Amino acid sequence: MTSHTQSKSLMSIVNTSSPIGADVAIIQAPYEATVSYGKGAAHGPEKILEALEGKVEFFDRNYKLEINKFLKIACLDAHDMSTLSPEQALAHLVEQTQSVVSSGAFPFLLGGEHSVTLGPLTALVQEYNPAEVTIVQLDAHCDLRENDADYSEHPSHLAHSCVMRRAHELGYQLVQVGIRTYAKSEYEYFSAHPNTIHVFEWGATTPSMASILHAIQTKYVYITIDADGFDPAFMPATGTPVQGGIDWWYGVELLSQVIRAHQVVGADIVEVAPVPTSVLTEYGAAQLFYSMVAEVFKSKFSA
Ligand SMILES: [Mn+2]
Repeated sequence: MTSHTQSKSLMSIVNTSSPIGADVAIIQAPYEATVSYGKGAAHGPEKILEALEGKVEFFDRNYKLEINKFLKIACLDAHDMSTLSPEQALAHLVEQTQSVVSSGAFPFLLGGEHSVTLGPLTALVQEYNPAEVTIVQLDAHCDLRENDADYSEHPSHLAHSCVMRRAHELGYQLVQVGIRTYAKSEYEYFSAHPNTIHVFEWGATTPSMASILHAIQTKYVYITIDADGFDPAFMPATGTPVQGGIDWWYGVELLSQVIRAHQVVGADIVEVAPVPTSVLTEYGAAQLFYSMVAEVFKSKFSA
């Protein structure tokens, strides 16, 4: 196209065009059909990708290396998802994840509302026994509703507030971190499944990191980060913000310890709903992406 396109490929953390032969492939999920409060999550992926193109420092200060020189990171083309029903959106993201996994790359999805997480989770059931995979979820909300009939005029069992209920029904283990609001039905659901759902609530005191790590009993882990899991001071641009969330460095350290202790099979960052007044959220998401990918693939550049 233009010389801009060429320089972009040199200057971005996204440095290869095909998922075939790539270490990581980004799946864009610009979808926000079922959001309940603030809009804008459909623009999350493009803004996070912008932040990955030269806003995030390529030099990783933990490893003292430019990580992107050791890893091949691809990004699948964006598809307009605005007209898709929740069922069509799910089918599209299942197919995208399957294409990444069959290429041998690590699937990393950028959303979009939290319902998009069900795409990779549904696809990964073909590769792993979900009972042997723990979903580590950073979130203000449990997302364990049966459907969104209590607040939506067009109830769906694929709404963003239901995604972890669907994941649990697929057979996954859940470790939920940063939780600080839930409905009665969600409380009843996680209380009824104490062996497969561990809820770590945030309040005046916060759980120890050791207790969270101890709750992850499986070898395999999938990480889903809802921007509202972090305190709104760090991730303000999100559809349903809640005060008093996870501290930035607590979250970064927890993620890094989870990745060191387990085999991560996929990840996502969702509910980034950019606003004109602050770039913190998309910049933070880009930083999380880069540091998580570095941790997952550190054998490529460190002993
Ligand atoms: Mn969520």
